[in-house]
Amino acid sequence: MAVTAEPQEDLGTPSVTVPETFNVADWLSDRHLREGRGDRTAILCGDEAVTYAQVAERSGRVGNALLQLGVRPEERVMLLLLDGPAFVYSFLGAIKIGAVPIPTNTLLKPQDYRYMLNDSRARVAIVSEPLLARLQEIPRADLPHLRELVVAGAAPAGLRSFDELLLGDPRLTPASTSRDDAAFWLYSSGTTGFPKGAVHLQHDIVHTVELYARPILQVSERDRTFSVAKLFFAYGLGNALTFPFAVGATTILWPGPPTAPDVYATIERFKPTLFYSVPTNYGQLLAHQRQGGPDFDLSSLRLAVSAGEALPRSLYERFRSRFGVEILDGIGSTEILHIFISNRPGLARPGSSGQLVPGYEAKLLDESGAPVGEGEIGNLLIKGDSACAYYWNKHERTKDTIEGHWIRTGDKYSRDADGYYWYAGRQDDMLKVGGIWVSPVEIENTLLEHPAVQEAGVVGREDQDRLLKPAAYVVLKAGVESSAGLARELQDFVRSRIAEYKRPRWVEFVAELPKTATGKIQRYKLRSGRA
Ligand code: 3UK
Repeated sequence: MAVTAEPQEDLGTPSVTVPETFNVADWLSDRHLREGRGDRTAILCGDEAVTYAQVAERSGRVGNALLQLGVRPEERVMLLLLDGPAFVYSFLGAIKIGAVPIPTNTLLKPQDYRYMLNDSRARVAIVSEPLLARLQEIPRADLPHLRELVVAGAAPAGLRSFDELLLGDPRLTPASTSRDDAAFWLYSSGTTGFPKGAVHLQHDIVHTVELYARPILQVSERDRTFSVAKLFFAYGLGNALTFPFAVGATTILWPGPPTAPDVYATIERFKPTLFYSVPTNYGQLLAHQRQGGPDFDLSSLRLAVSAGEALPRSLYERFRSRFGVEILDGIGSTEILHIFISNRPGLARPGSSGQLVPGYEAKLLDESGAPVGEGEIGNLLIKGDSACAYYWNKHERTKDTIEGHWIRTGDKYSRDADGYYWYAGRQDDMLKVGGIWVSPVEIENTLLEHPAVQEAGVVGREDQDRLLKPAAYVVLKAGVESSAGLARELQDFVRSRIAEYKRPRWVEFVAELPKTATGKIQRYKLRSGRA
């Protein structure tokens, strides 16, 4: 299964060829055995070190065990897993048998998982023990498609443990999937209602590796990568699994929340060469100082990457002056799988998303569909072979987003004379909070469930690092008095019902909300403070 990626001199863009029969899990794991890299370290996680030979063997065992549980090609396997070796074995093992793993956000609530389990009709779910309660809270009768729940970690009596899956036969010939078969899905949140499952094909990962990771980041087998963005995000999946595994490098996995002390400790202990994070986390790292002694030692890093939301110039500059490390901002999406516009080492323009990654194409169009001029703001469309095929069960949303070879990002950008792209906001009202999608409508609907709330409007507001966080404007029911206590109560109310990171960081009480003649909230007026 030889993948070829050759720069075409005449066009200046690389062309990637993936064989017709292609299994991406074989490419990411067993290939290293055939090419003599079996003894190299693939994973470092706490005190555990795993070689490529062990990854190949254990993902084979998991694949065989899934077959025994009745999983057939194309059937979905939901992963609700913290970062660690079990994630890697499950993701690769499922793909090896032609099944379709769905890594899911570990920060959500039971109702979110119920939706994804039923929308995908996953037959098996593999869940980390600390997250098990979130699935167990869903009445089993509400999950008609789920047959097996497998627990990674200490499985309570009566539930199957992931360790049992690792007793499967290690010998597994990867399914002869086509390069255009579905390989995995990733759910992405929308403005209203439920998340959309973006269906990614066997060849998609190869394009992100050959167009971005190798040429721009120069990833090689000498690298050790550490990603603050978790494996369940498209960003983290590339950073910490598919990029290092494509080249036989080492990934450093940390299962816990990425608090500044833990991120610094992980860097100092494992000495990564490549570090990936999101702007909010860079802000938290910069706000944290060691209590006495020299500053944290980040000298192992040759490069740091930021994505998920725009990196403010000040964070780039403060990080470089404190640690001597350049942060490369780049924009990617779940739909396109990884970064398609990026700054280059040594050529970064802080505040911009950088230049187009060769192998991708970009269009900036006005509302009538005509190209905009230099420096003008337009809607960004991207063409590239890592883009998802469609959204599962969402035909209308698919048609709104994918136009033949082109995919609408929903982002507004301008391009300068040197081809650098400057982020100019969203076409919709979606917010990126700490690099994760948040829908203002979902927060508003949750606030409306509180007995004191008459109306609510939610918009993004900049915090001290100039990063957007949700702010709620609330009209109280007649006779209810506003107070700081009620504001806190509303924040707690939201975080108890929907994912914690969606809570409004500010609650302001207003007499009325700006509305259109048809009664729609005018969020742009709230954003500009013209409420
Ligand atoms: C926004 C950015 C400005 C933008 C992602 C790297 O974030 C990722 O995927 P998502 O599907 O969100 C995509 C949307 O997020 N965005 C991302 N990066 C930037 N805006 N500057 C940036 N650097 O609105 C985009 O449409 O969660 C990031 C790699 C893979 C990814 N999936």
